[in-house]
Amino acid sequence: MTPSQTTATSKFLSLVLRHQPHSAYVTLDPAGWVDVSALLAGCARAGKRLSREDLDHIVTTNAKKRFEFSEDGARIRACQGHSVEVDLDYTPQAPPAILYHGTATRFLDSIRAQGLLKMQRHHVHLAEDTKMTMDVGARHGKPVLLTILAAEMQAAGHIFFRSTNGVWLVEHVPVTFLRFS
Ligand code: HQG
Repeated sequence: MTPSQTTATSKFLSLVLRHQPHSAYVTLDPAGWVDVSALLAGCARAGKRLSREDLDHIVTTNAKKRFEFSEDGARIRACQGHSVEVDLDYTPQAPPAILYHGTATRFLDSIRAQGLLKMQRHHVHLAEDTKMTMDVGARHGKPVLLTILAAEMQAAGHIFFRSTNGVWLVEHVPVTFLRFS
């Protein structure tokens, strides 16, 4: 696969495994898993033929490690980012003192009023470092970085999860725990 084919196929897999499983004629189990053989057959039926080796390549080289195989390698799922109903069964974890969220300046008034909301996703997504957060914000407009007082939030009873690929997930960030830099 060329790099551009790999990216295009990875985007299609995100669509299938997070948002529209029917695009590849598959269904996800309650924890978001699908049999690799069913996925490959469904992708071929949808006109996006790929081999098991192609899939392995995408899973291991994906910059954000968006996908994971089950221990036996027979099933695959997206680690986070779903809009379809799934229970990823992550265990609550203590977050670091500070987490970050990249957003766009046009959302700031609304965020100051409501805090961070999960919108179409299952959770608000937070990052441990600022590396990717400006890129995430730039997808929506002029990027801006928000700081979250995560340890204080947890002490106040908010539950944090950490996805397999290192994204911190939380239901809502009330404005009192946000710092607008
Ligand atoms: C904003 C990428 C108005 C929020 C990234 C964001 C991430 C509000 C947008 C993952 C708001 C939702 C998720 C409020 C939040 N008023 N706007 N009260 N509260 N927002 O795409 O965090 O490439 O659902 O700031 O790395 O941008 O998909 O979330 O701008 O981890 O693997 O509403 O997507 O990962 O946008 O991105 P999104 P996100 P992947």
